[in-house]
Amino acid sequence: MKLPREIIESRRRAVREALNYISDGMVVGLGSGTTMRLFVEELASYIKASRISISVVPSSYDIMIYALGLGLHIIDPMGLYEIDIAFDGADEVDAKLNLLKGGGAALTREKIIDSMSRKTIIIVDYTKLVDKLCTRKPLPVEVAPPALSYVSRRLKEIVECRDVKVRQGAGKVGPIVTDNGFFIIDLYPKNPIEPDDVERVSTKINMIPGVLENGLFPRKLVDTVIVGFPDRVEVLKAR
Ligand code: A5P
Repeated sequence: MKLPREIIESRRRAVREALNYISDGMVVGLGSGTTMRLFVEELASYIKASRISISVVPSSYDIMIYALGLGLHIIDPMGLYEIDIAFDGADEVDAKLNLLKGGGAALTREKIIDSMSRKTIIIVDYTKLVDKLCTRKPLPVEVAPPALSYVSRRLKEIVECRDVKVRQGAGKVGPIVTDNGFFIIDLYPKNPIEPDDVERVSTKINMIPGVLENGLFPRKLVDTVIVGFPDRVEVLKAR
């Protein structure tokens, strides 16, 4: 889907602001998605122009291949127990800076990278701001294939739903298969999720056997949200 120019420019403005958090020698976690692709492009130019040395830890094959193509130095997270700083996008950001993620099905590895990082900076354009999560987008849940029906039923007990759908692939028949070999269930809640309820709902979902992770990122995972507008940038502090 082609994004309007105004949105791309708003995101690029936020991405450039985010580069101020980078310094020489850092190990940098990378989320996934179109905003992160912009970030990787700007980061690659910044590294060249300022002659600093940066290594990146990707959260998906997509962002890894993109970063490799731009000559960035990649580190696999398996050998690390901490990352200096992570940059990530989001599908929605609520009034208390909780996030909804997983529109690109990279939620589990993103949550791992964001949790491993000493600081997590979220980069979004202004259209991602909402009062409550799941206002516009469904809640993705990554599920082991044998548990598909069981998890679908249990999810409906936790969140009152309008619909529960198994996400289908593009360029592939049947469900999408994540980088972890799992499926994605998209949950459409009847009502958006109250900011003070995000952590509780997330914890409950993750306790269902067969669930790998879900797309609710409680604000405690976030340090700063940088929001790009057509004419300015706003920097919001979560802690
Ligand atoms: C990937 O699974 C997601 O969590 C992305 O971070 C999120 O969907 C934001 O993507 P865009 O930058 O493409 O909007």
